[in-house]
Amino acid sequence: MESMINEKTIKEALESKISRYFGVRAEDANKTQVYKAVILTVKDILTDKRSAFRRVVKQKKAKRVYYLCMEFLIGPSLKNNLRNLGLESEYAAAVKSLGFELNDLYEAEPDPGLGNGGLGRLAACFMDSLTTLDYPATGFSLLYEYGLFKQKIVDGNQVELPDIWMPGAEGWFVARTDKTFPVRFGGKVTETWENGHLRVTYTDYDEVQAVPYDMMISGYRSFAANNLRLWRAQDIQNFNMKLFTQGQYMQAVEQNTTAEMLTKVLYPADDHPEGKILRLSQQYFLVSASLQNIVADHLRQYGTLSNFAEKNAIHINDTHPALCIPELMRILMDTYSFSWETAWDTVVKSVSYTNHTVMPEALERWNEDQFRIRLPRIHSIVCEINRRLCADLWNLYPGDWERISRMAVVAYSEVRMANLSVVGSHTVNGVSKLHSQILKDSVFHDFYKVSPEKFTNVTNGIAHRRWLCYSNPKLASLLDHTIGPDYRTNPEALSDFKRYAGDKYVIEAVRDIKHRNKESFAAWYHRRTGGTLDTHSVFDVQAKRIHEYKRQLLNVLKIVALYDEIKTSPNVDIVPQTFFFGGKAAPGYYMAKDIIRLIWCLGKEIDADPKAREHIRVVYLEDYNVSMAEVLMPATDISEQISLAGKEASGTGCMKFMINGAMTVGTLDGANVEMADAVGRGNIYIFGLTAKEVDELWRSGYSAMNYYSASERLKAAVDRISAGFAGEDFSGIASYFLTGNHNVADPYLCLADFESYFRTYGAALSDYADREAWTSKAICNIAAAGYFAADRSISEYAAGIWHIGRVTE
Ligand code: 26Q
Repeated sequence: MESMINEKTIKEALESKISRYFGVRAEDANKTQVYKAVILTVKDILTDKRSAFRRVVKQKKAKRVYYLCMEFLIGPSLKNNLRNLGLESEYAAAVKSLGFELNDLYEAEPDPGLGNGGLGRLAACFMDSLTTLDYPATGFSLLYEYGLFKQKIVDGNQVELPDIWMPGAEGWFVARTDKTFPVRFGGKVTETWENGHLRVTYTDYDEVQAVPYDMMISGYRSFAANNLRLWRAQDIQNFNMKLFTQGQYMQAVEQNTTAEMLTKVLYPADDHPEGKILRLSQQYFLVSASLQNIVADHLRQYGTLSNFAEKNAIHINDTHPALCIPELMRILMDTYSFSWETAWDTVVKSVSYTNHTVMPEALERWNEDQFRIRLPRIHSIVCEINRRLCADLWNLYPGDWERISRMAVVAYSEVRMANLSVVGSHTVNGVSKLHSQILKDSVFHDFYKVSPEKFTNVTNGIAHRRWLCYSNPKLASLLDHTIGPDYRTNPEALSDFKRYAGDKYVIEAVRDIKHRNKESFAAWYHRRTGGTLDTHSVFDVQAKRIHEYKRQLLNVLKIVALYDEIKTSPNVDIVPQTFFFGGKAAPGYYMAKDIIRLIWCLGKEIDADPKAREHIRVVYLEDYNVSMAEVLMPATDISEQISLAGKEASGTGCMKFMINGAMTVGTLDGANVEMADAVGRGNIYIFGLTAKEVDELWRSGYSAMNYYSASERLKAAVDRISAGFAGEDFSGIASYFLTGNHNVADPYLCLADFESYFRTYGAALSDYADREAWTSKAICNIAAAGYFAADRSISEYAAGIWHIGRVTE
């Protein structure tokens, strides 16, 4: 089909869209109009592909997977779609004939930030691989009117601005107002027995309409085209019917607004889930609309729900959509008269769950009273799930109340979403080997003992086409010329590149590409900020959400120690380095905001120091997002992955840096462990305590002060922070290290890992001086990165968890 598409047909299609939608002649169209027309035509191409794919999926009665996630951090789509479809050069020519550059359209495209970080980006990468591998898949999420806030740094302080992404990107979506579903909140539930059957009646509820907005997802040269369906809350009924006709005009509007608040904004925290009722409502809204949709589609094709679990895999990405479990129970029992037992069997056979965190404070819990009032029917189902669970556990562990109350879904007036997710799904996976082991050993140990077969691992992966082929075209082209283009669909073939680790010409080429990517980044930075960068300095990058456990502070200690060295030794001879930080802090996370201020002020002080600034610079990259990552990763020399061992579930940024030939300085945490295995210890800089050693250190009693006293360098660095930078006071951070502000001193063991980190970073830096050896290691990293492709992760999910097959012509 695509073969019929060429520069000429594209140009004609663009002209027709421009005249039809904007009422101007093609030669008079402005950039925005051309951009919008391009989107319209790409959508047409995808629509045709999608209907062909759907036809075959239906005809083959293929099993489908539904991926539910509160976040899809899709980023810009145009380049990805054109390249996946193999139509970039045709479009470039057609756009040029209208007087514009395709690259300018790319640059102008907004970056929909419908996610916080790793979890949301993973969902987006997975849709790409699912489609490329021809699996029938649908992503479900919410159409937030405002995505994650835009970050401004004003005198070191993070300021949050609304992310108005819709004008510019909403063109990718098709509103299916014909396919809405009602979602009900509040009200009263009465249960009556009629002829031996329980009849549930639900009255006095508030109803909100879920309107689907669909975005088609392309795969790389795939037969498949899949759908990402985002629900938007609309209150048509209340608005039009009752109040409006009675002349209560403003009340009608107000009520309408309350319902529409549901999908107004993405919660900007990815750590401490706040027990906010609006968030719970968002979760139920996603789950209820999606499940009604899945059930209706299934019934339309099969006319029965008896084969539901055989034909549908429902995946919950973290516990946020865990209400899937009671909601599917509700639909099966209340609407389709399933017995509890048959409904439960169907639910557990359909649902699988991925956990993304081990931090106890990040596990979602809801106040039971609030839960009951907002979702009365769901509450009663959750209580019954809990009653049956506890009865089974009582048989297994008679008298062991402590264990049973740990495992309960409802206890101490709280609903525990993680326990609900484990009991209601057939498979639970972690996102790296280490993380999955920790789940079995601690977080879910009780459940693991009861059902060990339920627990498994799928190490995360990234969309390597986006993160290597499209964002680093120079490296991709070198790979095409050396190992051939097979790696684009078979990422493990990157291992062939290792043969070139000793090849002088290839080493020189890789080195040159890195340098040119640094120049591109510097140009981008200049356009963005007006500032300049030294592209001959080492680009050392830590880009991720700001979190204590990710230890931006450990990085700061290192930089302060280097700064100290420069100031105190008269003739320092160190490689020039630029330390980049990027990342947002949750608006209510004051410590994280203080960390940003510290980094920013340290940068300011160094810039004002004529001696220091010759050697080092600290740059805070404002508003780190997907599009920035796409220019930053290819330009990075050193990737900082320095979380406290046992805390980062996986990390995926680490993989994006690696595949772009950066060297990792990291702890044995999350996916770093597997990266070290894949690339070999000689090609990665590992330091610090292991997860096991961390546990032991806590058990034996950790004294931050001992580390402080034992290391001159560390002591000086902490004291230097205490003295402040650029006229600002940071003594609070120094006491955070030494005495603890709220509870424990140095809760993420920065001081314990400092010496090891400083030494290891120093080793990396001196290796950098031998550029040939360094670049050869970079080649080994690129060659070993194939395992960390989402194609591999998705193949594992498909075969081991979802049991779905590819659908081809
Ligand atoms: C929950 C309730 C209320 C408000 C917000 C939330 C919430 C939102 C987002 C909780 C957590 C998140 C996001 C978590 C996340 O991004 N985790 C990361 O997932 C990646 C993909 O698996 C891993 O690589 C990272 O290690 C993990 O931190």
